[in-house]
Amino acid sequence: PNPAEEATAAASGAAATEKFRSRQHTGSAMADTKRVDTLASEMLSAVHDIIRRHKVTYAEYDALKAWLIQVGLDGEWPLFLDVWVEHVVEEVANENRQGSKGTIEGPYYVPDSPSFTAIATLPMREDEPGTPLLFQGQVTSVDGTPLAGAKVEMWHADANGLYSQFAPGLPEWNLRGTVLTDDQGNFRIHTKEPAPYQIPTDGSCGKLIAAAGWHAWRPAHLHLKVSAPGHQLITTQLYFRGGSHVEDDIASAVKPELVLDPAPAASGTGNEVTYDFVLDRA
Ligand code: MBD
Ligand code: FE
Repeated sequence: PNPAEEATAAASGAAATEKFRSRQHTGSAMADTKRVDTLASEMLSAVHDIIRRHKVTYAEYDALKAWLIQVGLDGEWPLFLDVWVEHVVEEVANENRQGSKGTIEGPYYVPDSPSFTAIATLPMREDEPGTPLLFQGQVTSVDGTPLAGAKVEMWHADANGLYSQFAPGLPEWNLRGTVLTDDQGNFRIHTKEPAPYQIPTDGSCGKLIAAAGWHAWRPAHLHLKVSAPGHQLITTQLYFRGGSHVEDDIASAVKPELVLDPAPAASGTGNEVTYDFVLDRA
């Protein structure tokens, strides 16, 4: 491939940083002085404690300082935080939900993807690689009521593990779409199965992974946001049983309820799977 078209950590990081900044409605969470005092003080205390317990050296302190600076220069704060921190925020945020399980959003969501009625094929290239997948299901409320006109937003990597708008050379909305359910709450989405995702090895997060001797992989996954009037939006991801790294996701975002069992499609091409979403009332 043309080197100018090669996916780089810095380019996808810059795009993720820019997208986050443009969506972020700042400020109100910083207005509670007491809360900020508590959280910032305890975070610093945790750092101080680690330094004392492990007798952190000046060489290590300087390495950390250089690495933190580089994370920002690479635009990898969204990646770093979503891979290693977001799963606990999600756990706390959704601990009281009765409906379907959620998990982390990650750094590659883009709102306002092209919209379709209940039977849809995600935007994709004419020669889009990968196994065809029919993903279908029903959206209901916790009491079982079907939710007509619910919004099922889906986005995922392609068969090379790349996300449109964060890697070069892909159509703007490749493998991203918003599907509205029919009057019974049903949807059917045709797409191509994604590949596992590797954290870029040429950026700061990749350097940390290599330095710590970790692996850099997330299992193949579909991202979804499902919402309906009067109900809580759910952000989730679905995985493929038996796939690489389902058992050791670097982002700690797999839950047993989120693992799909696709079967060969009745149509004879590719696979199909049914997965229903249950939304909590707002
Ligand atoms: C991804 O595709 C992702 O979903 C997360 C959470 C982090 C990095 C890449
Ligand atoms: Fe992802």
